Amino acid sequence: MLIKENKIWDMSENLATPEGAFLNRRELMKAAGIGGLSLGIGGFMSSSAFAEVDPTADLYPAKRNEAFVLDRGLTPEDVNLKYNNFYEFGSHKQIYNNAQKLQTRPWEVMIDGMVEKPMTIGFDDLVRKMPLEERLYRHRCVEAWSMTIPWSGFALKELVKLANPLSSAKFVKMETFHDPKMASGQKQAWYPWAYTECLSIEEATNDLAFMVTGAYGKPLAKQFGAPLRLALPWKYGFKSIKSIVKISFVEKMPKSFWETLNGSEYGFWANVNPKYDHPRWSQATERVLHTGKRVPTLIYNGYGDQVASMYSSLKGRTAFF
Ligand SMILES: Nc1nc2c(c(=O)[nH]1)N[C@H]1C(S)=C(S)[C@@H](COP(=O)(O)O)O[C@H]1N2
Ligand SMILES: [Mo]
Repeated sequence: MLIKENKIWDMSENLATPEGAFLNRRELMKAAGIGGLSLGIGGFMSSSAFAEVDPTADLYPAKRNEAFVLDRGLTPEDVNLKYNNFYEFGSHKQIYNNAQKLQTRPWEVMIDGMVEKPMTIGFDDLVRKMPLEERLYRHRCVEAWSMTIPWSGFALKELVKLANPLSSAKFVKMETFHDPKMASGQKQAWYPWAYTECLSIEEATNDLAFMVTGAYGKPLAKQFGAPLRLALPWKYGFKSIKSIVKISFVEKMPKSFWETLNGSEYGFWANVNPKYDHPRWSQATERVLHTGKRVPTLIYNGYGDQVASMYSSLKGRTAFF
């Protein structure tokens, strides 16, 4: 059983509700015509992210979908903003500063492979075609830490619909940008850039698969993988690829970034399971960011009701590796 967290948690959850603070700020930003430099609501981010006017700022906060509830409080925004995995900007957690070099406009997403009509679409056009909503999600990194976050975005299945894949397409492969001049981590030539991830068509059209365009009621901060990243809350965090520039519908299961780097530690499915340890550490429990607590890890990270049936034909560890 997971224990209800203390009052600080409850407060942070209140702060994340779309009403009140965010709405006021949006109105203020509109009135000011520029970012919220002097507003000071978003802590240190108000000077960096909002110094540039985000052309999608008017879309946030998105209406929360109340179907997605958490068993614990939200991780405070300032904690999540300063503890990230984004190897393009360094192989450690404190990449938030370096990640501000990420140029998110213009941003185009190529959709190709086995689709009715391949296309390249500007991010700002894409996001305005999609039904945006807010979802509270858990996130479990394979490194045995976890967080919770109010993502904004749209169901991946909506994008699959837009792409109109052929029936022969079996997998959806996604790729991050590759630009070592902008992202110094990509100068580390031993990594198999660009970062790629992949899911089956069935997974991509599962209700839980979510394309993220915002967090905490605002456009996505750069360190979270702006302007477009994935969130697959039942899988280990590395499947949730950031800063996507290409989405390909393919017939054969491709190899991902981590699988290419170390196939004996990172497999294709990567579904969370406390029973199957990583070769170098236990997956039985997780350190919940900011709380100083360790809690038991749940199978499929607690989302089994929605996803377990997709893996009924896979036996034992194969469904999770
Ligand atoms: N392009 C890219 N996507 C990525 C990563 C990365 O290094 N590069 N790291 C992954 C890992 S291991 C995790 S845990 C999450 C971290 O997301 P967060 O920084 O928003 O918490 O992003 C995932 N997506
Ligand atoms: Mo991770």
